Amino acid sequence: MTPNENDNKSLPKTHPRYQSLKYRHKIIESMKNLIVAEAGLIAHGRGECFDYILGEKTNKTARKAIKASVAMLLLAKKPVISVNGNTAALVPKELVALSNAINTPLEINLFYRKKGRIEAIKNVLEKAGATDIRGIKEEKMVEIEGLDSNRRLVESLADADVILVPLEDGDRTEALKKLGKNVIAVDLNPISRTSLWADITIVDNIIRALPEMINIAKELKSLDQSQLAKIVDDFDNKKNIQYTLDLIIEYIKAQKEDAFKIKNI
Ligand code: PTJ
Repeated sequence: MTPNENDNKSLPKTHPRYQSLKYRHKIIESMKNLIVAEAGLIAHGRGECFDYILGEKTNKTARKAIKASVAMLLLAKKPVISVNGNTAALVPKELVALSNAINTPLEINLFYRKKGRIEAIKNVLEKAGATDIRGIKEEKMVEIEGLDSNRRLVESLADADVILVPLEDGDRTEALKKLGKNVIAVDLNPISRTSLWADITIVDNIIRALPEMINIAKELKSLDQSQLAKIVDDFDNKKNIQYTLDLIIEYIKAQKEDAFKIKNI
């Protein structure tokens, strides 16, 4: 067999950064299959960079935001999970599992509407078990106000009261907020426009955040409406983002001391 630099199978599992490389290759392969936009590669790299300075783990601030998000989604009357190329490539099964756990439809919503992409994403979601996928049929689409990008074309998102937006570009979150929607963002960049505009910002890698959301959904399902509302009311997004920035500062400071131990100097 000829070695192939982009082939997942040629990745040695013993490589110290195997997990990171595995997802990187998943994104590259998915770009070739039209699931991921070319710019999705750059977005992934930006995410990796933030993940690095967050210690590549789900921090306590992310856990708080996840709990508040699941409570908000369980309280919602018309929740929707927005799906873009990167999310579909990285966590298709988890998107379907979360959608089932909180009884929330998935809607494909793309920034780059290259021909064939919606179909490719639909296929990957169906393969992962999705049965109710919105955002596919042109005749069902409407335009939301205040947005010029392709993301303005929506189906259920138009009437939704709570929207989960993983890995977004900032202008849609702002537009959705101006339309009175509640927005939950998953974004590794704590100071992106999406993060700052969202009602709840989960600063974590979508790869870790979704499985944690599924677990928390099982826990919170037995709570009544007032208990769920208290979790949402007690959450302060601004403070939580500020604590996340403190965690980054602490992590960098610790690295300043510890990083060179790798060389024993
Ligand atoms: O599939 P499309 O056409 O809808 O396009 C999707 C992309 C991601 C290309 C588009 O939305 C875009 O250009 O996004 P941005 O403006 O690059 O923003 C993406 C944000 O997601 C950045 O703040 C990244 O840090 C963050 N991010 C990247 N990878 C992850 C992530 N956040 C959580 N988990 C990740 N794995």
